[in-house]
Amino acid sequence: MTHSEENFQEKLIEFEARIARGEKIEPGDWMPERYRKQLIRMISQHAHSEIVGMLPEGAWIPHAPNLRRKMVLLAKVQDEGGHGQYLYHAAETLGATREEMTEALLDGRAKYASVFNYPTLTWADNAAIGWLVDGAAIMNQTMLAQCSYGPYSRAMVRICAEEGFHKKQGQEMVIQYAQGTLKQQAMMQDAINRWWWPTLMMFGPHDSESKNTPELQRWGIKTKTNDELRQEFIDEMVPALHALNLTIPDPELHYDEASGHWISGEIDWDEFWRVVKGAGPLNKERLAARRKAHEDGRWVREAAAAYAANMTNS
Ligand code: BYC
Repeated sequence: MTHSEENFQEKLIEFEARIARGEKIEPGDWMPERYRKQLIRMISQHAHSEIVGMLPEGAWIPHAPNLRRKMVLLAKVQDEGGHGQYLYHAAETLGATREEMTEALLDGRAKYASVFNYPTLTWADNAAIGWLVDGAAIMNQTMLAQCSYGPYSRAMVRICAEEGFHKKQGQEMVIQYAQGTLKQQAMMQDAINRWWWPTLMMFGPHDSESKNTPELQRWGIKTKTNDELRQEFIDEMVPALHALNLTIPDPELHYDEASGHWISGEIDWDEFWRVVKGAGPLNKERLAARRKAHEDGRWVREAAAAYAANMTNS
């Protein structure tokens, strides 16, 4: 072993010991390059998901059924924009620039959560997104709030508090529509039918196919696997939806007495990978909307840069 390899091994042992002791790794600290790269990948994808995730619900702001619903939805969509900002900042602490991350999203290289490539066809879709999609996101993010990287973990604590409100406003709507008029009940059931499977896909591929999980677990970024979190979500949501007389669009779904778990049928993984690779129902529209927003905001960035340059010179 060369001297530099020995030096790397020593640093790696100390780094992993810090994680094992539950210490947070902070921006200036030594870290293996793979740790830094994995975090930039995950945090930037997460930030993009929040920003693209504003679009499906944002489309319904002008069509909210009353002022209260409009105020709640406005607040929620604004929160998602704020989450994107915290997360881009967290990724910047690792050396990624905002420009690189934005470019990767806009030219289609970066991933973002597959679920946001599905359309919101009725008002009840906002209810389903709030309870199912935000509910799934919270499960994942409560785990990430414990992660070993300080800035990501702290961003998650704040984000989870806001996601709690998002989930509750969705749950409140689902309960109301499931117990409402026959038309509302049918609209709610239709939304659950369309959002159930895309929500299960949010947790990512099965553990056996999840190439990143072993490294992320080794370094305390993920403390649970994709399948573990998905199972927690199914176990929580199935009885809650059944209690409202809503059905789940999975003929194979059944309760297993021995394990105490609800067992789901198989996810359509071909559909999942199609959506992840850019061929989902609305991938093109989502990216076109982001590109337009970026262009529309160009004058703000230029004015801010000119102001900053002026302040430095004066
Ligand atoms: N969609 O090895 P794996 C929100 C990719 S938004 C697209 O298991 P990992 C909200 C994965 O990136 C919250 N791609 O990966 C906003 C990888 O490809 P690369 C979003 C997916 O990282 C508005 C490949 O598949 N949350 O709350 O171990 C309104 C193999 O996967 C997906 C986050 O972003 C997917 N669903 O696990 C409402 C949380 N799944 O990158 C709500 C942060 C997998 O190697 N991210 N892929 O090319 C994570 O926790 C993890 O990255 C994942 C995937 C669980 C998503």
